[in-house]
Amino acid sequence: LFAPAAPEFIAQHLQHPSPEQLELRDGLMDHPAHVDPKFLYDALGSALFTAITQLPEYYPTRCEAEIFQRHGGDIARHIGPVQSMIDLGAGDCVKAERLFPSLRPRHYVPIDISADYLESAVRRLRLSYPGLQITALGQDFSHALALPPSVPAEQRLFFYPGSSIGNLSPEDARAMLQRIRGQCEGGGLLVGVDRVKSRQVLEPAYDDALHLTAAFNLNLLRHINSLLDADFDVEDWRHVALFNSARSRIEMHLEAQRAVRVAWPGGQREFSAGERIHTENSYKFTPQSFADLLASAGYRDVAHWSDSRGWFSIFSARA
Ligand code: AVI
Repeated sequence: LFAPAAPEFIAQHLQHPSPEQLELRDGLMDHPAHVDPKFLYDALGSALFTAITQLPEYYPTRCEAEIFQRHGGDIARHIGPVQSMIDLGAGDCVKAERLFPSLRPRHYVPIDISADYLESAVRRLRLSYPGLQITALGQDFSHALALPPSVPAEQRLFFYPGSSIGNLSPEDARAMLQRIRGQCEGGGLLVGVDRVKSRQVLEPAYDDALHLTAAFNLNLLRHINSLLDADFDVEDWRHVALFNSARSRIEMHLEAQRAVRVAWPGGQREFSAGERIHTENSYKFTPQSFADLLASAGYRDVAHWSDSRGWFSIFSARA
């Protein structure tokens, strides 16, 4: 399936592994093995995620859209004037675009780790909104958030929808919220969070009948193959999604269906049948637990809105 890597690539990789390669190798060698969920989003992974958001089982995207539709006016009033809208994990930019009429930003700053995917979305936006200044940043904002000086410091709104904050550990989520706050003094944050609910609703959302989420999870192995020149065979693994109620999170894993050995330049790992690689957590919140998290990160003037079933919430807070 994969062309063998060029000898120069392998030599380079062995002598000077990139931080990304080191992170992947360390995670794969750990017990239990784990991979950061940001690696789910190569071009195909991003396209699969977009498809997942259209599945009947995957309610968060529709719930969030319902909240913006029903409460958009109140939300915009709570936020106040917006100079620049910074969209964290923008993907296809569609969610932010729906808010342009009510928030009317002058400057739009979409940020996404999947730069190719972002580029095509931004090409479309430039045609539709010729008066909007757009600065697209293809970067991983999970450890550092650096905005170019062209983004005015006043009236920044950080937009973090889709409950992507739930993919971070509670400590990392707090650190991320603090980092955002450090970048938007006097500005605000608009963030979507998924709520705790029954396992009967949560688990099918992450293990759908069309197996798109399984494909999304398994595609991670192909992405690792290309980043690390590893030799994962997708056929050896199966998708597992379960709600861990004690930790209030959906967990995704890849489980070895038989004993497998996986190799990459300079290393290898043996997995026994049934052994798992932990690939994602998706934390679920109560309105109180998320309000507490915002308060612990120093936000004030917190407001929140929910969909009619109380499955999802949008929080607006001032930095
Ligand atoms: C992007 N993130 C909020 C999604 C979630 O629900 O945690 C990623 C996802 N994983 C499986 N399905 C969707």
